[in-house]
Amino acid sequence: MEIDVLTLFPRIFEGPLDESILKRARERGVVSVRVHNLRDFTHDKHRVVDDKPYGGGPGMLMKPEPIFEAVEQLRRADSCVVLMTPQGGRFTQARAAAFATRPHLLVICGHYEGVDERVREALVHEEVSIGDYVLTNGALAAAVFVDAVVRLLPGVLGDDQSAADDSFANGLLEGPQYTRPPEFRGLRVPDVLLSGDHGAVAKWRAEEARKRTRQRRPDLLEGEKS
Ligand code: JFB
Repeated sequence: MEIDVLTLFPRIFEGPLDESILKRARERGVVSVRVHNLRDFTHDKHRVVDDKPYGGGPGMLMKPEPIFEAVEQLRRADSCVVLMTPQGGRFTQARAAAFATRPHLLVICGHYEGVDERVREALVHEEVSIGDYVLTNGALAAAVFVDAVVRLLPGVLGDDQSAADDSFANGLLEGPQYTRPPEFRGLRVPDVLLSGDHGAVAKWRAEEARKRTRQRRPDLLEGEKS
């Protein structure tokens, strides 16, 4: 997969993309991520990327010209152009999995109060919000988006960290997990996990996942009428 990111703050990406699983995925060539500074797509002396909203109001908007210039230069016939915005549909694991099947993602981070509407009308395929809280701009949201999509690409996770039984992957939260020692400060690991009975372990895990989901995230069980 190839990913191009358009932002006014390229350095926000460098940290997250250069660590751990994402770093290894890039080194192994599973994904190629290029981060572009939108200012590099201006042509005026002061490299202006923002302007005042027509009709008045507080704050500034991103001008259409640098975004059009960048997208027209970077997009391909098979690109999916994504805009990070608080007005987007909620980003979910199902949407991450759908994006993970695309050969090229071109991600536009909003800044200031947002982007000129013509960017949406003419360029954007999908609008995405990472959750119902307010960020200062779209750059951190885009880093979260890229992380969630890239870890689903074939070969990014090892067998020992398969995406298949993650929380959310099967629509449930994961239940409790334990490692050694079997007793720590008087706190014991449940006997079933030490029993060696794989069937019993699987049954216990399924029950605990459901219990935890019902308690903490009953919304995830909606439609199955718990
Ligand atoms: C994304 C952004 C702003 C107007 C502008 C660009 N879940 C999310 N919360 N906030 C954002 C987001 C996502 N994805 C987000 C892009 C931009 C916020 N801002 C700041 C905040 C509120 N209203 C500018």
